Amino acid sequence: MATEFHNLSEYDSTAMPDASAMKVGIVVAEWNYEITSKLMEGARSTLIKNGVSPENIIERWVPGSFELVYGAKLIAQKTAIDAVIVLGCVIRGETPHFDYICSGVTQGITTLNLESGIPFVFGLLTNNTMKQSVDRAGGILGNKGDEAAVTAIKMIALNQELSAGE
Ligand code: DLZ
Repeated sequence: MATEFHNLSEYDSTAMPDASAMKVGIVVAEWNYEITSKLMEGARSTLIKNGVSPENIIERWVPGSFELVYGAKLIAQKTAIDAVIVLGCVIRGETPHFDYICSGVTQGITTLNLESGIPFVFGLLTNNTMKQSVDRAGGILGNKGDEAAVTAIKMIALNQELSAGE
């Protein structure tokens, strides 16, 4: 049986908003560093490829994915940025820990999106196996960090467009 792989990170680079004045925060988890460092590289390089200046990217590390929400809240409060990307990798183990972490981060990022004036982008891999994570961190299915960067730029542009007439 032939297996077809689709790179989930593909996007139309000609349809991207002007990102040259955008400032983006990235918060990334140290847990599963071999994966999250690749997510970070993907997010960073995609932001720069689309016009964000390296000095306008603020990068901070937190111990694990559960800390992403507080890290994202802090970076939004303490720095002048237009969006925050959170990057992490949770891999299912033998206990329900996976479900609690994934649920905590999902709810936390949702709350930040609803209660803050800027977008927070969910770049959390929630996989059953390490292979699934490798495939999504610069592997055959693309890089979730790239996707998060594209989403951040589009959401900042939407916020700026709709705020322009206020
Ligand atoms: C404790 C834990 C476990 C078991 N698994 C992961 C994981 O797969 N990915 C991840 O990013 N973090 C994990 N952590 C750490 C928690 O996110 C958190 O750092 C600790 O529970 C301390 O709050």
